[in-house]
Formats: sequence, C-alpha cells, structure tokens
Amino acid sequence: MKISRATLYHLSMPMQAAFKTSFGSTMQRECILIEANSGGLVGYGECVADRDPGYSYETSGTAWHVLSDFLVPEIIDQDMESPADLQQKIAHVRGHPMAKAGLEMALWDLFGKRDRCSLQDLIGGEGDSVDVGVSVGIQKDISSLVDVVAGYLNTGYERVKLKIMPGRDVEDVRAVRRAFPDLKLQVDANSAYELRNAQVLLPLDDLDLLMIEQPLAEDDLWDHRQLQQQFKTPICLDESIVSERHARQALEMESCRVVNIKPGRVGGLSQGIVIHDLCSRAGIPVWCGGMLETGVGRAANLALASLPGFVYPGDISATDRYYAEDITNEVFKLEAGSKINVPKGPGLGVSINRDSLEKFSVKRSTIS
Ligand code: OSB
Ligand code: MG
Repeated sequence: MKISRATLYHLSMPMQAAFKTSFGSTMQRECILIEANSGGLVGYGECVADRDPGYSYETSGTAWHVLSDFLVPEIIDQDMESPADLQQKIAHVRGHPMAKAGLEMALWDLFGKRDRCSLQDLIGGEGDSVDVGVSVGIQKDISSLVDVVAGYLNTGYERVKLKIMPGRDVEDVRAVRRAFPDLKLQVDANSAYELRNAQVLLPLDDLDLLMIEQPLAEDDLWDHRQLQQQFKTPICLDESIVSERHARQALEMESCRVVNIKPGRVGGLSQGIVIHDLCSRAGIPVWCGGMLETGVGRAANLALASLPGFVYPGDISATDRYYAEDITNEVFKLEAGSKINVPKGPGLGVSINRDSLEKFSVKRSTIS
C-alpha cells in the first residue's frame, strides 16, 4: 500500500458542556483529522492532541507541525505492508505519540477498507459491543455534581468516573457515593497531587472505588509505587504509561494495579495492543481511556476495547455526551447494559459528513 497524498484538517468543535479537569476546562475541543489517499481509497485518523499542553506536552499546534514536516513526508509514496510498519519508518522522530497515533489510525482505516475487514477483525477483537462508562468533569459545587451524575445514570450509564483536584476531592466523591451506594465509581486526578499532599486522598480508600487514576505526576512511577502501597484501592496509570517500556516498568515496580490504554498517548493502536498483551500476560486488567474523540477516534477505541484484556468499562461514551453534531455520519448510542456497539464495517467502519467537516475545519493542508 502506498499513500499518494494526505490532507490534514485542524478541527475545532463545540462541546455540549464544558469539560473541567484538574488541568483546565474545554468548551471547544480541537483535534487534527488526517485523511490519507491510496489509489481510490481514503482512510481517516484522529490525532487527539488538544489546543493546550495540559494533559500532555503535545498540542494541536505541535501535532500539525510534526505531522506535516516530519511524519507524513516520511510515508508519501513509500510501500507499507501493514499499519504497524509505520512505527519503524518514524522511529527517528522522538516523542509526539499523538501525532504518530493519528497517522497510524488512518493507515488502519485504509488497510481495513482495502481488505474489506473491520478494525476489530484486523486486531483480533471480539463481540458486538463493549462496556462503557462516562467521565464527569468537575462541577461548580457538590449538589450540581450529584445532579449531573444522576442525569447520566438516568440515560443508562452504569459506571461513572469523577474528575478530582485538590480542594475538590474526598467530599465530592463521598457525596456521590452516598447518593449512589452501588454505583461502579472511580476517580481521576490527572496528576494534580504530589506524594506529600496525596495523603488527603486516603479516605477515598473506604469509598469502594474501582480505581484511583493518575494521582501523581506523569514522570513519577516511583512515587506512584509508594502511594499504591498505602491504598487497598488499585491505582490506575494513564499519563505515566507512554510506551510498552513504561508499562513494563510500572508493573515491575508495582506502581499501579490497573492500566488505562489510549492509542494517542502510546503512539498508536499498534502500541496499545502491545501494552494490552503485556498486561494480559502479567494478569493486570486494562481499560480504554478517552480523549473526547470525534466519531473517528471513538470507532477506533471501540474496536480496541473489544480485545479480551479490556475488562473495566471504557471512557467511551455516546456521541451526544460530547457533541450535538459530529464529523461522522454514524452516531454512537448507549445500548442497554451501559454498552456501545463496535463498528463492523471495513476499516474504522465510519464515514465522514463533509458538511460538518467543512464547518469545523479552521485550517487545512495537503501534502503530496
Ligand atoms: O484523563 O482520561 C483523561 C479527557 C481529556 C483528556 C484526558 C482525560 C479525559 C477524560 C474523558 O477523562 C474521557 C472521554 O470521555 O473521552
Ligand atoms: Mg485520565
């Protein structure tokens, strides 16, 4: 397979409601859509880097630069045997996993379309649907938080993740636990604590949480190990696991008992699969995180989450939890039992709504 040209679209999409985390608030979500052409086929990938370097050092600006000046030129008119082949061709580009993952996703879509095979089948996923939950941002006060959670439970979500930050942690979580004693509940701090002030989180250990996600800094596997030893509740790492090597070291150090896998954070679906396999061998459960994806990235996450080691519900909510209008014609709906169906069409199994793409594009560029 040879890519003759690729077009990058810098998108800015209004969200249904502001999504607030310990690192900032998003009302307008940015990403880069990669459209890759090969013969008569077109493949799409989503680069999940956001406008601001809050979750990661990558931004839509850095990803645009790295994709257009380094990654895409590396593959134009080059023969590729498989999507994973890309990784060798771009290994000399240090870092920038989200840019790499977006391009790799477009290749998976193309290979799947060429072979008339769904992404799920290409990677060996199973089943018609996956278990999902909803990630709830920090709200203006505790009673609004309980109301927002109640709203999601009414629409059918059976697992809720609460974002926490210093000053908005134990009391918020306790209120939700009191209101919903049997709810599958977990929290995510997005690196907002340090080992010395993370002691305030100890009461969370009695609130029957599935896990505590990324309490400490992304480059701090060691202190996560120290903290895990103080908790019965599993610590889950998100930001800290940027490669298979980090995953292996985290497991060897016992820095966590659960791993969140996001294709963007680890440099591509191929790398997500490698980490899934490593964790499965080690008996460590994984689950699929989210980056407020459009239908393109959401389709990829659903296929990935259908691999057997993904045992906890994913942060893969229905389209309407994020956007009133998406760039795919397909809309993902929440099904009974807090599930979303895995796309079965060739490649990612989604098609682009050109009008919506036009509407949300703030910049575009074709490389050939
Ligand atoms: O830490 O998991 C995170 C969204 C943007 C950046 C980081 C995170 C998140 C979420 C939302 O928690 C997950 C989703 O619903 O897409
Ligand atoms: Mg997280």
